[in-house]
Amino acid sequence: MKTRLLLLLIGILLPFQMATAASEPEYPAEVTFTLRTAVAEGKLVYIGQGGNIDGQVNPTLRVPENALVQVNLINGDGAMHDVVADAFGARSDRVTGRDASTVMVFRTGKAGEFRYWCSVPGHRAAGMEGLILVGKGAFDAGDKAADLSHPPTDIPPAIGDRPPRDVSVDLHTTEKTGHLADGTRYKFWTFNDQVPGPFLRVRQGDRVTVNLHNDKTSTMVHSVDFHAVTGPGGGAEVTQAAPGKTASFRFRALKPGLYVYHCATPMVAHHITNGMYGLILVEPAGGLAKVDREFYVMQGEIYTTEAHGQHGDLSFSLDKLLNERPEYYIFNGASDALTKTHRMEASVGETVRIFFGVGGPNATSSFHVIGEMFDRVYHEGSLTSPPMRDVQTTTVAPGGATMVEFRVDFPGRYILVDHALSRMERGLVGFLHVNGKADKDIFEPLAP
Ligand SMILES: [Cu+2]
Repeated sequence: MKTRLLLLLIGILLPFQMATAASEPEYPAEVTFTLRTAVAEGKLVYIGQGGNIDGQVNPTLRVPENALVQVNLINGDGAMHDVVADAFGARSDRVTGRDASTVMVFRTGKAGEFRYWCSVPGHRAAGMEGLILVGKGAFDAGDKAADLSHPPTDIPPAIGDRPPRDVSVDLHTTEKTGHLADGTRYKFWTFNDQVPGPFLRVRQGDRVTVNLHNDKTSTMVHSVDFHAVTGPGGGAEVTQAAPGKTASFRFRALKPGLYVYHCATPMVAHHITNGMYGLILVEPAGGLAKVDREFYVMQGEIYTTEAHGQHGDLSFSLDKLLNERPEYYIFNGASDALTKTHRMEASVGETVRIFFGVGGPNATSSFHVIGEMFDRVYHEGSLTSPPMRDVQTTTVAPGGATMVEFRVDFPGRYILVDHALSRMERGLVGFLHVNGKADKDIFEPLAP
């Protein structure tokens, strides 16, 4: 009996001691962070104070294995807050009142990714959440992922008033790992290395030659279906190109309008969700009215096995695709494409035109710009029907597009959203920065 107890003890203690000896700590065994609560960009957040997290919003706390971690919490905004990390059974007191402070202490175990957040009802959803990465350099590879997001200002010049002619379009399909959101990478499938693919611009009556080249490094067959094409599969029947192969066809652009194009190789929804969509504008005879600014924005969904917000290399989930349960919603290929990577800008008095399309593959968008009304909406991308005027929110179907125009009259940051606003929490947001002089007659904050 005694021997068995001794053996049991050795069995428990020995691996523990060996593990301690094998992993020489490269960090101090005790780590302290200070977080200050704040309101930033309309959200509740923690802001790092001091050290290598100074000034960062909801900083990622990188800590070694088996370390003692202390998190000081300072109340910076006066509302009630706390900080908890359920994975470690750790929780601070709740603090109310500006500059009140408290502490959360816990010991880390094995390497992994965990979360901290505020447990006051609603605060986590309002933005008070961050990561605790345990182990050296955990998952930081995602930070260096390639940027595949399409700049919203990358649009060919207007066709204007010219007769129809022959034009050609070259599409090159690729499969590339790129940045999806902070600290995450995803294997996209693209037209011309960008999501969405290039904005194509032709005139009604043009004869368009399409050359689709599938990169030799591809693992899949790819193709293209233009909604602007009258013909079998919109071109998809004759463009199924194996890796390294090129397929071509020619079509007459019969109908003006703003049209989606996408890969149409089975399973089509899989090729679309991975990034294979774009817009082609067929300008009517005489061209479009002149505007000061044009932007190209497309909405898509990403279905990952990992929950939204988890860092690292994310993998595609067929199950979630078939159940239409995306983890990410994106404008122009990444969660931060239109808020951090690219800047959309206009000046007071200018007219803005947005070519907006939904790649999808599944979600209908309720496209809206917070703080603006659309002066004109060319609903369903129809350029031959009279536009709707003075519209707040417009519905855009998957595989559909719309053209909206509005004059910007007041400076500030206007926010592009799908007004199904839960999707904003999953990455669907863009900024339009308007510069210029404020006209008090239009908008004026009043002193309390
Ligand atoms: Cu494809």
